[in-house]
This record gives sequence, structure tokens and C-alpha cells, in this order.
Amino acid sequence: MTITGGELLARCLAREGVKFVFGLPSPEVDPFLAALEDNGMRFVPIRHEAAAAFMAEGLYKSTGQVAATVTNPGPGTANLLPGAINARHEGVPLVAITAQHRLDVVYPSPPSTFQGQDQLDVFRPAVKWGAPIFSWQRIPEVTRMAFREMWCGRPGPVQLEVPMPVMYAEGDESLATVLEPLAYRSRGPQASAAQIVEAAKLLREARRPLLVIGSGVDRANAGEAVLALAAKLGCAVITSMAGRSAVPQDHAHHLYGYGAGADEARCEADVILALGTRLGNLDTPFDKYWGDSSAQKLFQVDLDPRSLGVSRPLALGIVSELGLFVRGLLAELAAYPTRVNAADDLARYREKERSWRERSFSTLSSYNGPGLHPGVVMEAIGRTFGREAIYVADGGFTSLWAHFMLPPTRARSYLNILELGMLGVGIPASIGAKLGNPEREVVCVSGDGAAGFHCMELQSAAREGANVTVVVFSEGSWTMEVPNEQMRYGRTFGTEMGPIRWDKIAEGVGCSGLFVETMADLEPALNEARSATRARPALICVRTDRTANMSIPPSVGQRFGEVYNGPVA
Ligand SMILES: Cc1ncc(C[n+]2csc(CCOP(=O)(O)OP(=O)(O)O)c2C)c(N)n1
Ligand SMILES: [Mg+2]
Repeated sequence: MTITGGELLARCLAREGVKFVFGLPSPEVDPFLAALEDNGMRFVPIRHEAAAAFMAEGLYKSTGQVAATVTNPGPGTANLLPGAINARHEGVPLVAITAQHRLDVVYPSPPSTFQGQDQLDVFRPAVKWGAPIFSWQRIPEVTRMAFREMWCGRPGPVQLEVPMPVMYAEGDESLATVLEPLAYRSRGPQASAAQIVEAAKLLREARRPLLVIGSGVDRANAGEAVLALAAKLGCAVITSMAGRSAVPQDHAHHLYGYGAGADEARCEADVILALGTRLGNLDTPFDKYWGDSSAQKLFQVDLDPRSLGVSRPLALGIVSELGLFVRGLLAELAAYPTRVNAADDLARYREKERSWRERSFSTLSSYNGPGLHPGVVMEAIGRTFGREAIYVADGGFTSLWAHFMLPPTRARSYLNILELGMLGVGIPASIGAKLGNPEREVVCVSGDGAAGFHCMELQSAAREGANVTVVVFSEGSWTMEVPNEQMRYGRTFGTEMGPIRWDKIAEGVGCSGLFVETMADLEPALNEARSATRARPALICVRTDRTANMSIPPSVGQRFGEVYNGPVA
């Protein structure tokens, strides 16, 4: 039997476990779209191609599943570009299928070509790898190359450029071998036995060991193994901002990265094991927060050698899949007694964190206006939806309040924009998360600046039955940009956005819309949204106060200043 190139491509993606394809239809890709359902895949049309990549991100971060995007030649593929750049920064695997015209008008495309452009060159710096597929016969092979590249090191987007005639070409299916993933690529790097012995020795001999973990642990779903290691070592676990859901934030061994307890733990540690984190700017990897690097041994384990030793000197760097590594380490340490003498240190750090939190957030409980305080609103959201929900945070200061106040979550259940920091990812990412986790509640909390980028995807959500709850912190302002302008110029420019009734926008695209102006109305509205999502997505427009939004703890504000300007003595 003969099959089209589109059908063959669909078979290749299905064999890799792809379940969702985000994008828009066009004649160039119709043979592919026509084959999706029969191959167990769902086509989810979007309202902007960048959002296709953001949906894939929400799906991946919450489930580990890879998705594909499909975009037409020219404009659709151009719109995907920011999505690809973001996926690259966030470490999100993604197969971007960019359609191309017939071969006699491309590479090079003459100026006369409608919607013509050389898309491989446009995408080269944005994707990990990209290639054209010029014949039906090579579809399985080039797709295998793409997946191999995608999973090599830190995951990221790859591009397959498929000209229209290749999609429509027919070939005998018996000539197309579609291999199982493990028939052409490895499971991921694994630490050697000798490296595990060396790592175990470092930890055993440490006076004050410490674990610092990032989003890599969450992606590897290795949080429980890390907690078992912390229990064995009797030490603290600090999560990076992006790795918030790697372990529950209220676990007895956990320390909040920006708190005073974590600062003390890092500065006192003689051996730090960093797992799945690049120790990036947001970790403020300066001696004042980390201690004297010459007196401290840092060892770091990551999927990607490019992430090792980037910002602090290393005593040992190991390239490994994290779950395998931590389980190997636990087996190696099993013969040794659990360290109990570290408990006093841990208790001291935890107490320091508790009093830091009390100092930093004491004004919240007594806050009585004007308007609603975003921190207080976040607490109420957390009380209503609880720790079983998936939270997606977007925005400037608003996302910091989410980070401070939302409840501890399960693994892979707190999604944020902390690698590239791209505003607007939140709403589409929450839709992707909901599609991948239809049985769970998904709540997107968003600044009103961030919400504006992709709020049209609420219509995609309504159409697809992805019944998320979105809470927009509506203060009419790009508030995170205010303090620097005020401090340096004594006035603001460009931060004023004007009022928007987000609930009305939501209603207009088939969602339930709710509007909240007083604290008394908040909890009833949250509950109403919760029940409304049985039928459709819900959006709550909450009138928050922008002065309150700016009142983040001074110690965190200072650190953010240092992210931009370097350490202050
Ligand atoms: C796509 C994009 N454009 C611009 C920025 C720079 N930026 C960072 S925070 C911010 C303000 C965000 O406003 P909002 O989402 O309302 O959050 P708020 O700070 O007001 O809580 C801006 C413009 C960015 N991070 N991403
Ligand atoms: Mg705002």
C-alpha cells in the first residue's frame, strides 16, 4: 500500500510518543494533518503560532511528553520563531515542522516568491538542529536525526522543514522503516561506577553537605530520590526559582533559595552537590550568598556538559541523567550510616528561614487596602485550589508573589518563565498542561501585562475543552518596570497600560468571566470559577493594587537588582 509523506511523518512522530500537534492548517501540510487522528495524535489549532510552542512547553513541563508544532511557509513559521527561542532557553523538546513551498521556488527563493523565505537560516540560532526533508524516502531517517539531536544534552527544539511535494509524495509503506526510539538512540548519559564512588566519598567526608537542585530535577522527575538522599545525608535541599516544584516546598529538608536560611546553609557548606541547575543569574551565584569558593567543594551533575562549572568553580563535574545518578548514589551510600549530626544545622537554617519569612511578609496579614494585595490574592488562590493543582505563573512582580505564596505542589506542577523570562507564555502553557492532565485542575496566575500577549488562546482553550482557570492581576500597569524608572528619573514612562476588563474578553471567547474588586468577593469568585471549569475555562479579573504589587521583600528586591547589575558589596 502507498502512503503519503504526511502519513509517514505522522507515523514517525507517533512512534516517538507524540500525542499533540499544535499549529494551523494550510495546504502545504494537509496530508500530515489528515493522518494525525489515525495515528493517535490530536491536532490543536492555535490563534498565534508562538502559542503553539508555549502549549507544547506546558505539556512537556507537566508530563514529560514531547509535542510537535506545524506552521505554514512564511508568516506562520515566522510567528513561531519566538516560541522556538523560548523553548531553546527553557530546555523544552519540540519538533517544529515548518512547511515549505515546492522545490523550484526555494533555496534560494527568488524575490517573486509569495510567502517565500529560507526558514532554515531564520531558525538556525533558535533551534538545536534543523534540516530539510527533500524526499519521501528520507522522512524516517531525518526525523530520527531530529529526535537524536533533540535529546542530546539539554533538550530543546528541532526543526524539520518539509516542502509541500514531499508531504504529498506517495511511496510504498513497506519501504519505510519506522524504528522504535531505542533502536537508534541511547537512554541518556549515565555516570560511571567510579564517578558515583567518588561522589559518595565527597559527600560522606563532608562536614556540612548541601543539595542545590534546579528544574532539571523536576524534568527528570527525580525529586523523591533527591529527598531520600537529603534524608540519608541529614542535609538541606535548596530549590532554584525555576525548580520550585522539584520537591515540595514545605518538606522538612527544604530551604527557600532566596531566604536567609538558604544563604547561611550555602555559606557554611563545605560540599555542595548541584543537580540539574546551571547556577544561573537568578541564583545570584556570588560568594556573598554562596560562601568562599576556595573553601568549598562544588560538584555538579547535569544532562549536559555545557551546564557544568558555568558560574562557580567545580571540584567535580559529572554528566548524567539525574534519576539514575541519585539512585546510584543512594545505593552506594546504603552501606554507610545515615548522618544524624547534621540535624542541628538543618533546624537552625529552617528557623532562620521561618523568621525571615515572618519579617518579609508580616504586613500581608494586616493589609487592608486600598485595593487588593497580590500576595493576599495568591494566598487565597492557593487555599482554594490546594496543593494538588498545577500552577502556571506569568508576569513580573505578580509571578514573584506566586512564587512566594502559592502552596507547595506535586512534582512538575509549578510552571514558570524563569529561563528566558518571556511574558505571555502562561496562558498557552496552562492550556498545554491541561491537555496533558485533563483530570487535574490547572490554574494560571498572570500579570495584566503578560496576559495580553496570548489571551486569544482562551478561545482555543474553550474550543478544545481545556478548562483552565486564569486569574489576571489587573492593575493596569507593567509594574515591574516602575521601580527603576522611579529611582533613576523620578517618574515613569510606558508602564501605564490602562484598565482592561479581562473577564469580558474571556466571556467574548467562550469562557466564564468573573470580576473581583473586594476581598470579600474573592473566595466566592474562586469557588465559582472552580465549578465553572466543569463546563468551560474561567477567567477572574482581580483588581489588584499596584503599590502593593511593588512591595516585595527588600532582600529579594536587592537580589533582583544584583541579577541585573552584579553583586553589591
Ligand atoms: C515578552 C517580554 N517583553 C518584555 C519583558 C520585560 N518585562 C519584564 S517584567 C515586565 C512587566 C510585567 O508586567 P505584568 O505582567 O503586568 O506583571 P507586573 O510586574 O505588573 O506584576 C516587563 C515588560 C519580558 N520579560 N518579556
Ligand atoms: Mg501588571
